[in-house]
Amino acid sequence: MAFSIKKLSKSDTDFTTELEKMLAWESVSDGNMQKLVADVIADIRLNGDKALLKYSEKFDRFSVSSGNELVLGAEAIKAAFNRLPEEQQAALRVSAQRVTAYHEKQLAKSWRYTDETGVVLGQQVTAMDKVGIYVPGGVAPLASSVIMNAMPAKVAGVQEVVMATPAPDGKVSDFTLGAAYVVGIDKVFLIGGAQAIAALAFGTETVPAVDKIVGPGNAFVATAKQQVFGKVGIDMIAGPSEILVVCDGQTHPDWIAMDLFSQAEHSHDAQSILISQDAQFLDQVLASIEKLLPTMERKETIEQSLNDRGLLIHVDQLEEAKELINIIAPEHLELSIEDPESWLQDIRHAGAIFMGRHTSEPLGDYCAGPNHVLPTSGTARFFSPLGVYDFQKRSSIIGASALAASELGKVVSVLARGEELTAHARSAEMRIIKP
Ligand code: HSO
Ligand code: ZN
Repeated sequence: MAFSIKKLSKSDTDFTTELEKMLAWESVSDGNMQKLVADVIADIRLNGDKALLKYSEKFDRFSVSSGNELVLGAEAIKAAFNRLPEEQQAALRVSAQRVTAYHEKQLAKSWRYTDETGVVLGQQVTAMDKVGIYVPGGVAPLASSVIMNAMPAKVAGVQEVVMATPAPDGKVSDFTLGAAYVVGIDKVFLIGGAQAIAALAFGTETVPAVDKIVGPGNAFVATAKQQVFGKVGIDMIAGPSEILVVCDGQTHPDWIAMDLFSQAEHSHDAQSILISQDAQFLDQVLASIEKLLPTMERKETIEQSLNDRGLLIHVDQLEEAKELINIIAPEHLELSIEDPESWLQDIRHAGAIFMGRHTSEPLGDYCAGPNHVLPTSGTARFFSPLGVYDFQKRSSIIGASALAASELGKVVSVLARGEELTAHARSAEMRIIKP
């Protein structure tokens, strides 16, 4: 495959149409996939563990009859952590600590006040009871995703956080289990795919039914999450990773090329975009890409991602990038510029903002502290990073005195009668104090 990356200039007449075309991405789950997944879910609901084991044998060549355990307990998880090289143990701990410290700031507190009519009003915040974290098998053992998905639930105060991850041929990564250990997960179910999501949503003899399922996964997992939504809560359905780098031309082009690669290496449909006012710099980055690409372990993935979805955008003035940022609403935004702070007030839509030349995106992926589960495909217009607030719920508190019930009851009476709901009206009217 010959490497090429699309170049656009904001002054081109067809710029907006071209940009839109490049940004387009939709999670397509065809009717076939929907049906397949619905059948798996129905089977798990009806037949529990028996169906779960059948699918594990079929899709993961995982069978309990050949000595595999379906559940790993605290001992086995700790043993996996202990098998890791010390350097990995220490790094997982640093990451978990920093992510905890950041997320503790997000804890919402209950509040109340008494208004002028004497009604006590408030909001009581509670944690969910049970949460399931899904961790895909796949090529890369996503230990960081275990930390990013589980830690906010733990910080929120969720009592039971369990993990599901497939173990093809009975094999599961010690690195992933080690991450489960540092975040305090004490049960890992070795199950994957739509069957794992169904088991977590509806429960089986072995797997507890949880209240919310979070974590990335392939098309089967995403479709299953969509289908069980309503029975349980889910996080967002994530699209491919993206990065938008804005650079004034003063950062080393190799750094920028590698930052673009960092998200391109996630998948062939990941998206990396660079915007600069310096046309010569864009060429220098292109040269860096061409120089560095052959040295990359995942060069095929990076190359295809840059070929299909990569973009180098030239603007006349760097300031014009602000408008483009808000249109693209990127998952990750790197401001590789002199004074990133002064740009913040103009940025309305971005999942995570990386400030300055030294703050490369991977810092956020692994250990800076903020969550790396972020809104993709322009959904930063209405979604936020995964956080403690995703595992907390709110209950409203209303407490009226006799006098307040009487006063407000008069308002209820009028409104309820307007709606022709007379039981509502009479319930309130019974409490109106007669003169
Ligand atoms: N950048 C990914 C998360 C990740 N990166 C995990 C490395 N490991 C989310 O867009
Ligand atoms: Zn990443």
